[in-house]
Amino acid sequence: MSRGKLVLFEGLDRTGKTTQSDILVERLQPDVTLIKFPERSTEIGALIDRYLKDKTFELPDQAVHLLFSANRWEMAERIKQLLLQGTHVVLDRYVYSGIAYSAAKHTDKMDRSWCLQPDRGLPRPDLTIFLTSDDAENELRAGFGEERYEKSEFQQEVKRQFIEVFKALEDNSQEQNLVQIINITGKSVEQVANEVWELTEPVVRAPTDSKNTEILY
Ligand code: 2DT
Ligand code: MG
Repeated sequence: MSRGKLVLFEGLDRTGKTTQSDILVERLQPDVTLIKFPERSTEIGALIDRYLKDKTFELPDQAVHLLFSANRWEMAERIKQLLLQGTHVVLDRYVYSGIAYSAAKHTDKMDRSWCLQPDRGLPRPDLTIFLTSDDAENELRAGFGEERYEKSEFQQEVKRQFIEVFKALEDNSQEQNLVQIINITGKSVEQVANEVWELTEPVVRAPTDSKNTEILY
């Protein structure tokens, strides 16, 4: 039996990551599990949830960064087990959100390379799909502004950080097509879902490459 594939959706808030993850999970049934980060149901996840919802709950930005990473490490063994038993795992956010949101806070003392360090050794996605948009239309979606980070200037800086992360990843990687960018501007949910499937289907069908299983940047 070949191992399952790890497929990651990354992007700014309200670009449809959750909708697209749900659609992809339906298409990959029955051997598939969805994991969303932050995983708010764990002990560390509960602290993160409180930090995101309660803007009076202050923590040093470095500590917050390490909590998000620790939350991934809490789930790492489960992700590996699922993949080894032949189950595909779809992730809604992961290490690249960790880098982009933290580096957007402090481009100097918490630069992208500082941010990556605690995630080194986590399972590496077989495919990362970055959902982006040209404009601020995502702000208009319901609920925007309720949680920490949901501010348009901050989102612009996060977007800049994501673009830099993926550029570096493309330059450093020996393999092609690990990261795919979908611009959702003007597209329907179905159109984006079809593009996602065109990118994902060959990856899930491909034979498993046992090398290079740890996170890259
Ligand atoms: P959701 O709105 O998707 O629940 O995310 N975030 C997320 C970080 O700052 N670092 C991370 O490592 C991860 C995974 C992005 C809640 C917010 O958490 C941010 C938005
Ligand atoms: Mg959000």
